[in-house]
Amino acid sequence: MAVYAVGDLQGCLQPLKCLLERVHFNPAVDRLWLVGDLVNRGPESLETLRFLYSIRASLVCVLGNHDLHLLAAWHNVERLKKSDTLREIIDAPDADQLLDWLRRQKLLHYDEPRGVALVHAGIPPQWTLGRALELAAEVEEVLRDDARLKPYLDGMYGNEPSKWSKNLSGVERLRVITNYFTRMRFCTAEGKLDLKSKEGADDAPRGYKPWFAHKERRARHVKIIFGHWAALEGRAHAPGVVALDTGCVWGGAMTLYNVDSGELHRCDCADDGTVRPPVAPPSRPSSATR
Ligand SMILES: [Mn+2]
Repeated sequence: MAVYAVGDLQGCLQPLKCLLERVHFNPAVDRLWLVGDLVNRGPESLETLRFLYSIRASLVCVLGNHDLHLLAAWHNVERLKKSDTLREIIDAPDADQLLDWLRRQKLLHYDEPRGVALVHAGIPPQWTLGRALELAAEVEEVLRDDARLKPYLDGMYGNEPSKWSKNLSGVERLRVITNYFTRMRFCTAEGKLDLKSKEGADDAPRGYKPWFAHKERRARHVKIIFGHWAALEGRAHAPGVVALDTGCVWGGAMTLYNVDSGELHRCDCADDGTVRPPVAPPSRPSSATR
């Protein structure tokens, strides 16, 4: 049995299948961990969700900001923006089945025997792993609760409060927890978020650092596998963190990581999120014609 983690799919099904074939992934015995952002922007969001649903017993999945946006659009189609490619899912005959599965996924997964956590964006520096798991569970419970789901999704959008406080309650509390786990890139050592910048780690806004670069962050003893941040190009340059978003949907690559061996596999992508055919090696003139 092997355990793999894969970076943001964003509706790019071909590169995912290419990687699973390369490692001879067998859903009967192997496990696939997904860092979230399963859908949106890429060419095959609906087919990606259907494929994942078909192997759901073999998956561990945490939700990304695009997955939550899809759930919000399912409840209020007005949420869809021009750049979204989610309409095909909402209009599909099996939408309820797929989205009911999606809403039951986690914000944070911890594999205790391995000491490895899986999360879309990260764990902020001021939270221990235990605290993070408790707060993720607060949101996960709301996602599964018919009566509380829609008010949560309606109140989820926004960048404020920019910092956690245990005194927060209601929709503001759920919003800031969600923003840490699904949208965070830069923050201060105290966990004040800057949610505007999408630059690489070296271009932090003044006074901020990548969340994983704070030396005293309290979950630093846990290995954290995350996605969300394509500008890192898979390089976090910090101990104990594994960045898997390599921007397949933007013509980068999709990355698959063997959680136990650390081995990385990449599938290069075209800028439409399909598999980029390998470049033929330059033909050399034979010695006879040289
Ligand atoms: Mn994301």
